[in-house]
Formats: sequence, structure tokens, C-alpha cells
Amino acid sequence: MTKPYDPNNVFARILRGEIPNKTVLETPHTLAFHDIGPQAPVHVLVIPKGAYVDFAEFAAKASAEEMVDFHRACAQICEMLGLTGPEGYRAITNAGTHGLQEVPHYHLHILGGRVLGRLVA
Ligand code: DGP
Repeated sequence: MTKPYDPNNVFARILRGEIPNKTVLETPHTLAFHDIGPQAPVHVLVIPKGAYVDFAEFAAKASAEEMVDFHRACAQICEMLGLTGPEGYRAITNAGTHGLQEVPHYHLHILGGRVLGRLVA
């Protein structure tokens, strides 16, 4: 089961404007910004503005409008950052301790701009 949302997590603080970020795109329900420690030439984090700990909670509780807004924002970012060619990109989310989720506010990593490593355990 997903743990309770911590309103003081770093992405909640970014959403409240308490921590600066390099915004890529903002829509009514979604914010996207550059990762502080990029793992690839393009490394963007996309977060819903709503308080969801992880993918499972977002999928279970977000409205259809929030979900559409979030996924369209992801697609728009890929377009804006030149990732929609045949080279492609990776979109991943981490959850919980096994997934090594560091920030307990749902986010999708969008990575691209180089050949990425294989996903191995
Ligand atoms: P995850 O392990 O999936 O929870 O990844 C969290 C990511 O968030 C990690 O790649 C580093 C990034 N991050 C952590 N703190 C900050 C911050 O204050 N600003 C930005 N832009 N990114 C952050």
C-alpha cells in the first residue's frame, strides 16, 4: 500500500515555489522541470500538481482531466526537446524502496539524447 503523502517533500516545495526549478512546461495540472542531477543530455521530471505519492496512487485517484493533462504534457515535452525521432527516449517511474524512489511525489523521468543503459536489476 502507498504510504501517506508528505506535504514537505521536495517536489511539493517546488510546486509551492519554495525551491527554484528550471521549468520546461507548465499546464493546469502538470509541471515539468530539468532534473537537478541529469543522467542524460535530456533528463526532465514531469509531476502532477496534485498530491500523489506514486504511480499507483495517481492512477487510482487522479481525475481523467489530470491524467490526460499529465500524459499530453509528457508527449509535448518529448516533441519540444527533440526526442520524437527514431532515436527515441526513455520514460520511467520509480516507486517505493525496491524502486529506489527518492522523492515521494509521483514523477516520470524522461531521458534521452544518448544511448541509455539497459535496465538491469
Ligand atoms: P527518484 O529516485 O525517481 O525519486 O528520483 C528523484 C529525482 O529527483 C532524482 O533524479 C533527483 C531529482 N531531484 C531531487 N531533488 C531535486 C530538486 O530539488 N530539484 C530538481 N530539479 N530535481 C531534484
